Amino acid sequence: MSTQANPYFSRRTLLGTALALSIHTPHALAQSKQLLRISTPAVADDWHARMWTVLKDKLDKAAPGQFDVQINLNASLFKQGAEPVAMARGNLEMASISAFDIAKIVPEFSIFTAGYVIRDPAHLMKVFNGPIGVELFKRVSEKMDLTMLSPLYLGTRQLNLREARPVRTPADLKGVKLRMPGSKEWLFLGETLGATATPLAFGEVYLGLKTGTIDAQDNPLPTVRSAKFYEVTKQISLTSHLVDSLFICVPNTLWNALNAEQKTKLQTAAQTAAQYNNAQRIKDETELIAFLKAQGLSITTPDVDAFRKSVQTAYLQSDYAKVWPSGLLERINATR
Ligand code: KDO
Repeated sequence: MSTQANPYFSRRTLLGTALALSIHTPHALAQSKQLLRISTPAVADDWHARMWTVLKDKLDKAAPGQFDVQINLNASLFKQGAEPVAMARGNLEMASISAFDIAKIVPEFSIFTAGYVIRDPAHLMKVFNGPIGVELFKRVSEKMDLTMLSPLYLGTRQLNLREARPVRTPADLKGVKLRMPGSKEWLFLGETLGATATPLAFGEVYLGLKTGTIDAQDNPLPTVRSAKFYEVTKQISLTSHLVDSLFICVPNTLWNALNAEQKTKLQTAAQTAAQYNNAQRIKDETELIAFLKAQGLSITTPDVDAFRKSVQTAYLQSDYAKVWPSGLLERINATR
């Protein structure tokens, strides 16, 4: 395999040498800070954008002068989903990537892109902070050259429609142009909901809803608020189809070049940021229904069992499920 075609491995040695020089050498450490460029598509007002400032403050206090944290929001540095390749190429030092990004390279991770697998935020954190997380993060490290520092709760994804309509079962979404992020794993999720999934970058969703090039989008309620999707939509259908996650990570080369104290400080800062995001987001999800109603949206509850049945059946019959390690679904279900 050509090294050029596989950015996950091509820059490993070069980047490792550069990092070893800048971090292992006490002299260099005194002179240069470890650059930590962060890229996210999140808007400034969303909790998983604000959490980066929490990480930066924590790290600046714990390790003064050692890290140069640079936060880039709104996909201004790299487009959504391009972060893993940017990290592999040595152009980015930190990101929060999704299970969908990971599943492209580590197919078994697609179990977390499937609707109605993770039950709630507590279940999510238990799964990823326990033995399942350890095993799968090892695979991610081997195949993507990334070290996972902390999982975080992105929120529970709900259906958000431009025009109000009765939504009881997936059949009611027939022909609805549902925007999903642009990968086949995301599009599959959209299709399992009964809609016609159409790819669009996060930054274009507001305009797409406003002009009618799409009929609907799905995101957690805190994002509906922070990205102001409520201004251009009329209904939320509480499908709760995906308890969604992100994973704060850094390239292995960067991680391996840090000393033990720096590793602890960086991981603690990432975990603190994730906890901040999770707490705010969980609180928001309970309070935002009232806010969205006040904005004039109708909030409806579909037959969630019908959605669950249809989505789970579609996944279990798909090629995705064929590569899920045997027993993993049962272990996830048994995690309490
Ligand atoms: C989105 O594009 O709908 C999504 O919610 C997908 C997530 O994986 C993540 O990229 C998120 O957008 C961005 O961080 C913006 O909130």
